[in-house]
Amino acid sequence: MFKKILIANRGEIALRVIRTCKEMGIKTVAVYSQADVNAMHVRMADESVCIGPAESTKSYLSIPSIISACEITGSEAVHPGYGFLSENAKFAEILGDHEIKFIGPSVSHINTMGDKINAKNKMVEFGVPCVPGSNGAVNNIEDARITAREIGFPVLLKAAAGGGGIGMKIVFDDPQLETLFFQAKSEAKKSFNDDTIYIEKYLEKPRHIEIQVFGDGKGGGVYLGERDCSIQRRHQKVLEETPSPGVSAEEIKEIGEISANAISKMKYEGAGTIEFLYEDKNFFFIEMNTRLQVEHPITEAVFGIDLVKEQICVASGEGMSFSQESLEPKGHAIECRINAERLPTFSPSPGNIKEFHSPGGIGIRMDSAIYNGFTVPPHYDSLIGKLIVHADDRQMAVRRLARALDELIIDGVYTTLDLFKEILNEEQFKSGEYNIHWLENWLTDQAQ
Ligand code: MV4
Repeated sequence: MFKKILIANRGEIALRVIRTCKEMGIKTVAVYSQADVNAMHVRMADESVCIGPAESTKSYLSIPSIISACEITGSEAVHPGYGFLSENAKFAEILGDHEIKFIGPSVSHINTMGDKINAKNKMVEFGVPCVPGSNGAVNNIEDARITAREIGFPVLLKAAAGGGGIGMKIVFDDPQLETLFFQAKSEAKKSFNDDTIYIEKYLEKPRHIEIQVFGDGKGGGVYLGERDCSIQRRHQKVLEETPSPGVSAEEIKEIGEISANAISKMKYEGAGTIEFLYEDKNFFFIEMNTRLQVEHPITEAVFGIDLVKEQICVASGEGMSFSQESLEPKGHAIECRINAERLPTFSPSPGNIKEFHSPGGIGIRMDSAIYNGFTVPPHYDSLIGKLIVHADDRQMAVRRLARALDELIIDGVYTTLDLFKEILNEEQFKSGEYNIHWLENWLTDQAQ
């Protein structure tokens, strides 16, 4: 087992990883920017290294600075958290060159899944159902037209290097295609320096269901249920829950086994997420994430598994502590992402936390790195905490969440807390009948 791990991240996820390391008897090294001198992850780690100025490109994204911090502290492995360098194949490769273990999948798996066309081809190879569309890149407008007519409008133009919706264009009919095709290309070129575009049938009212997978890197692979991440705004998830109120356990078993099989066949190592759109009782693969995700705690709650511990065990060569047969989900879990943002515009609201009181009691988990007197810096994303509740069933989880939200106090900065109290009172949330557009439509209605 590793003796010392460096956490190449900040905020609640850095703290999350440090907690597991401590429980495993592993020493921790925090890295921090000049804006994070007083951050909780720095206080909680055994050692810390300042890696640069506030700007993340010069600190949390600076590969040379992080490699130096590893060398100085004698760290044997790096946990990247989510965001920042977590899906950066170059970073994983350079760590490998320095004989430092990247806690995550191989460079080649990161590369494959980073290109959405390659990812889709891999999934097709392993029998994972995908959205109907072009076979790979669409290189010119003539091919685009032929493919679009074949699959039928509406279609969606996507960037191969994309994800997160950048460069995506919905095309409703033939006359729109040419303009949007070249717009998609130029946006993709600008954002990713890669203008490769592919086409899919546009699904109009899907849910976003993701399967948590885990591989031992030697041909063993399992799935740990699903997460319904449909409640989102502008591609930012707001609330996630498991199990999904809109998909049956039998359907999850089927797509879960298909997903676990794919992970096994490709000898995937560590935690991953296979993302699907779900519409009219069918699953369609869209992307795979090769990292631990923000919303992983709801999976941990229902399966009673520490995913970070399993990541570290697999990375160190000890292997996973559980098998598919040993897994049994229990109850229902919901996560609320609490952002320092001002409603109704969701504009960032950094500043000094004057008061913070975390809810407690049975079935409550608060993952946060803020504290009384902490100043939320303006340089990073606005997530300041995640409230996770777990209960025997969905109705009880919703009640527990309402209770916990009432207990949670954050003063000094604006937060998205009140939004959750309102969502919980909505019939479509209570009935579970929502899709990826529900929250944005609801917010628009509220503004009228
Ligand atoms: C789609 C889609 C509908 N049809 N693909 C958005 C970002 C990227 N991860 C994939 N996305 C979508 N792909 C087809 N063929 C709708 C979306 C989409 C979406 C997906 C998941 C969660 C939220 C979303 C919000 C808008 C659009």
